[in-house]
Formats: sequence, C-alpha cells, structure tokens
Amino acid sequence: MHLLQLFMVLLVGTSLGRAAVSEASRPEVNTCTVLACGSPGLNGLPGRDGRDGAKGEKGDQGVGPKGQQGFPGKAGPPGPAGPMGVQGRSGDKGQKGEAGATDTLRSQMAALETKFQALRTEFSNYKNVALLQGLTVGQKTFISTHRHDTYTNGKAQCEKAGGTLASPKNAAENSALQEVAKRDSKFAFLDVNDIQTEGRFVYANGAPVSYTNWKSGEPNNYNGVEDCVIILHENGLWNDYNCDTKSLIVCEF
Ligand SMILES: [Ca+2]
Ligand SMILES: [Ca+2]
Repeated sequence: MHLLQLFMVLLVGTSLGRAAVSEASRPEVNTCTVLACGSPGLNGLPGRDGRDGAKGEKGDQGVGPKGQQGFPGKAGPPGPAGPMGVQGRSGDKGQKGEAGATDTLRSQMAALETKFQALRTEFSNYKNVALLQGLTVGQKTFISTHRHDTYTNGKAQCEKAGGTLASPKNAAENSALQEVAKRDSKFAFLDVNDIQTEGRFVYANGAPVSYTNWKSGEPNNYNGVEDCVIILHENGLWNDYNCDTKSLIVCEF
C-alpha cells in the first residue's frame, strides 16, 4: 500500500469515529441547548478597575474651528519712563485770530489816527514850504509856479493843483500878489478876462470883477487882441494883455 492510500484510509476512519460519537451523545427529543432553556442568572458585581494603561503616544494636533475673540484683558502696570526725545523744530507761526468787532474798530481808529497825524505833519511841512515860496494874506495864499506860460495853460496848471489863477479882490491882496511877482521879476496873469464880451471884464467863473487896479490908459485892448489881464510887478497896476503872450503864472489857494 502506498503512503497516499494509507493517508486516505486514516482520514476516512477518523471522520467516521467523530460521527459515531456525535450521534451517540445527541438527546432524542429535546433539541434545545442548556443555556436556552434554563432560568437566566443574576448579573454579577462589576469587576475592579483595571490598572492604568501605559501612556499613549501624543496624538496629532487637531484643527478645530476658530473661536470668537475674547474680551480685552485688564490694562497692565505702567512701563518705565522712556528716554528724553530730541527737541523738535518750532512750528510756523499761526494766523492771527479774528478779533472782536469792538477791538477791530478800535484798532482801525487807532490806525486812522496815526495816519491822520502823519498826514497833518506832512501837510504842515508842505504848507511851510509853500509859505516860503508864496505869500499868505488873510485866508488866501499866492504861490508862484516860476513858469511863464499862456493864460490858458496857466489857468489849467492852477486848476490842476486845486487852485485858480491869482485874482486879488482888494488892495491888500493886490499888494501881496505884486510882492510874489516881484520875486520873479515878471508880470503875471490874473484870473480876469474880457474874452466873452469886449470891455466887460469878468473872473474865469463868469462873475464880474469886484476890484480893479488899472494902470492909467488901460485897458486899451491894444491892436484889438488884448482880452486877458496882467499885474505889473513894478507897481502892482493892471494892464489888459494878449492871452497868448507868455507871462508869469501865479496861483492862489
Ligand atoms: Ca479886450
Ligand atoms: Ca493893454
């Protein structure tokens, strides 16, 4: 008998033996198991806690959802004083604030007062200079321009300066004007003419003359062209004269 055949015989015999035992121990009627058919027992007491296990390995850091921001903590204690800083550059000067209305008016009044005093001083100086060059009689002052010009030009020069050509209204004024003309050694035009009506002498404003000091034989309207008047510096007498013949221009203020 070969080994394989011997092995198969042994394998079959073993199986038959097991089957015979199972058949002989099997109950004939009751087929239920002992546990299934008996009364259930009471639960036993829980066992004692086991010993702590060995420490496990550190787990991976979890990534949970970000929580809400907490409340700010209390202020900490003040820190030590820092080092002294470098002094900064002074700032630009600020604009002047608006003064009250009263202060503004008072300031303007003070400024005007100062300006007025300066103008009065300046005017006084000019007046002194004028008095040195001119001559005052009563409220009237005669001032020579030291220029020789025609009646029309001379009249315009005086009016531009705020005055008129000299026009003495009495003997005192006539003497004063003669004195001014004598300084320039020249006869001077008066603010008198008969341009409008021959022989009817008037002031430049058209009013008839109220005072005259004619030289003997004047006015003669020499050659029919003498419609203006001059005062002779030698004696203060008047003579009708040609308006276009240049004479000394003396203004009165
Ligand atoms: Ca005339
Ligand atoms: Ca004449």
